[in-house]
Amino acid sequence: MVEKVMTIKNIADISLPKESISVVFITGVTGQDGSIMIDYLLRNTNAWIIGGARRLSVENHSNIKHLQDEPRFQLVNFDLTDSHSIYKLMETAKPDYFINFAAQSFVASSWDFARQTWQVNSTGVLDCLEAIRKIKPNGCRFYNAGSSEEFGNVVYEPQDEKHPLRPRSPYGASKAAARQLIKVYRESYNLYAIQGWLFNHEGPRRGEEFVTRKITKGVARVVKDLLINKTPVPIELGNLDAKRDWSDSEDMIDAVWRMLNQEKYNRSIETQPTYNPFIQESIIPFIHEYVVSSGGNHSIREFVEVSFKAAGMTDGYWIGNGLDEKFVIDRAPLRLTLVKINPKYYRPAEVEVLRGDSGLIRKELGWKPQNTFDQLVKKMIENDLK
Ligand code: NAP
Ligand code: G4F
Repeated sequence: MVEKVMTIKNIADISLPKESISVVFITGVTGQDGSIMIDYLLRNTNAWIIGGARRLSVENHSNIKHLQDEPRFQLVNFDLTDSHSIYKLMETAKPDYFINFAAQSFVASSWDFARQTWQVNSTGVLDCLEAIRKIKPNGCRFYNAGSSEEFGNVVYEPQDEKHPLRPRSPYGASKAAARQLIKVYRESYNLYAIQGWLFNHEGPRRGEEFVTRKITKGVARVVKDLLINKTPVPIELGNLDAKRDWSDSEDMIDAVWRMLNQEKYNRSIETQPTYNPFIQESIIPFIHEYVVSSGGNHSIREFVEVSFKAAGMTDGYWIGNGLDEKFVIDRAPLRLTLVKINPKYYRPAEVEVLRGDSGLIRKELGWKPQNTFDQLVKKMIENDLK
């Protein structure tokens, strides 16, 4: 059977609903979060959704291919580094929500492509803010994907909304800069523009270079090799000691939608009868930016162990230290290496420990995660074993 290719429109060809139904524009829809946001909105709202994706020579639509016959979804050519495309999109679609997930999102690459990282993650956000304030300042809510990487060289644990921004990578700096721009535009022009601090979140749609997916894909490959008595090629990793606060990406997307609709979810706002975000003189006192996280953390080493266990391999163990550390199993008469260190995966500067305090969003917006760390790893392993 020939697979249908997702139609990608030009911005000028966007079709809009005749009835007054919300229009949501989402960038970065070929990635993990953008694609999950579309599924979330299709399930939970009646909004029309426009997804922005870069034109590439080779199609990369695996995360959205299930949407090709979805009448409420349209895919358009869009590049965040082209301010004309942002303006054109705003003028044509005049969306009620602009959710920006597009980014150079891989921290390790941000040292190699520092300028491009800045152009997409910081200048791109500035261009979105300018386009919104000029074209639809009242009634287009803007969300930008902020990151726990902004906390960087952390001074206390768990990190909450008051933790200082101390980025350690060009990526972290670019997201911290975007946060400052959003604050300035919110306060200067009374825009509903916010940036949450999302801690690491993962799932089967996670890019394969991020450490969790690299591990779960690698574990699936190793398990299959062992089943056919083939000596597996080891998974190569960098810093095993770093700790991350990992959540399921499905849970995080729910938090984003709550942050964009705070008058609906925040009970203290709801009780203020005069509040209407579109006519209120100042919305600033009513909206907040929140930390979103599970509250627990695990090292990369633990993620390896839990992943092998989830794949049914319980007899692996660590030997050696530093660059010689290895995860091995005994298959008499051999000892097989399943994971080893490759120093090329170390970074010029590392964020050693991240753990978030999401108490505020739990209290004010009623958010809470539905999935545990073990469930997340199991889901990713099951997907990669398939
Ligand atoms: P992802 O899977 O890497 O997706 C990033 C998306 O951005 C891709 O669709 C990519 O398109 C698109 N993109 C990159 N440059 C672009 C450009 N110039 N114009 C238009 N689109 C562009 O990232 P994710 O995990 O979904 O994360 C979504 C957002 O949340 C990112 O901003 C990330 O920095 C932030 N964030 C993520 C996490 C996390 O743990 N996942 C945590 C905190 C913050 P291509 O497919 O064409 O490359
Ligand atoms: O999976 P990672 O590449 O994610 P990182 O750097 O934490 O960034 C992710 O989370 C951020 C939120 O805090 C997002 F803003 C960002 O967009 C992205 O989604 O690396 C996690 C840790 C790091 O400490 C890294 O040094 O894993 C360590 N690591 C060890 N070996 C490795 C590897 N990381 C990768 N990618 N590959 C390795 O082989």
